Amino acid sequence: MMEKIQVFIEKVRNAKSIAISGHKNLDGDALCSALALMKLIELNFGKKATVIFDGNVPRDLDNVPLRKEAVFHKSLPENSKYDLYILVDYGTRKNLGEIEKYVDAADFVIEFDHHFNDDLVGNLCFDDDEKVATAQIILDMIKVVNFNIDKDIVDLLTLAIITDSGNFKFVRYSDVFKDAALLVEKGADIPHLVNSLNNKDKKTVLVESKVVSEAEFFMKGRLVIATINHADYKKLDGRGDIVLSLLAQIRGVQFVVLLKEHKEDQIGISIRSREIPINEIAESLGGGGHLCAAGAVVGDTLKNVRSLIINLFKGM
Ligand SMILES: [Mn+2]
Repeated sequence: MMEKIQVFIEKVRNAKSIAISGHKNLDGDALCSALALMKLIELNFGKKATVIFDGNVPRDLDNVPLRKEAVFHKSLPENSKYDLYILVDYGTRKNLGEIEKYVDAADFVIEFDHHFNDDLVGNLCFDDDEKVATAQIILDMIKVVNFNIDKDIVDLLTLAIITDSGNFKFVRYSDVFKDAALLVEKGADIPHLVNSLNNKDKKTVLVESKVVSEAEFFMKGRLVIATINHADYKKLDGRGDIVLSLLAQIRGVQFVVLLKEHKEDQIGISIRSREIPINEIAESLGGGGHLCAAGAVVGDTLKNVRSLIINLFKGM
């Protein structure tokens, strides 16, 4: 770890321009880890890194500290170039979206990620797929080097852990609680931070509840498939987390699949499982993710993808 951190310090120190990005369509971990690193670099190196994103930032994250500092890639000046690019929580190259060209143009790429990925983009990689959030990997580095941190960084790292752990529901290893304890000691107010995330638009919650009420059950209730048509998809903000979590609360439900009609022939798929791994199903559809929470995007119609899913889950 120390040798890698030395390289990190040297690269940040020597960089003339630094950009930081997470995966396309930011979630709490990607956005907050990126902003935390930006502030860390500012506090410890006196440099301003640019946080760049592609896709949507859900309204839930509006109250995140420094949220306004994140720049949509289309608002960047033409021909922007960064000599150091830092990727956080990106998963695989495919999830980079439009920022891929900036990453490829950079002289050096550093990544922090907790997704399993056998085709790493970074030249220097801080990866650990046993962490519940990428923010924990950044916190590990802070602990080793004793970097200066402030309230924004503490709150951002805590928010990343809260969101990616589903309010600590997906925690497998004790290190998360040690990290959370440290952050609380440093001033993180967890009830306040959790509450700051309750910021969805009314139309989003109403559309998600409608989708829940129209979900279809298969395999004696073990598989539930919810679908969001294109008109409703436009009111959705983020992944449809309410749909996924509400349906998973039903007794007997093992797998929840949410199909989102991005376009007539492009369907976003989110898959959640209580315990049985489903990441291979997502991978077979060209996607990926975690063992029990994964997804993919398929170029086909809603009707065809629905049949495909029913077939893939046969025998599970
Ligand atoms: Mn994450």
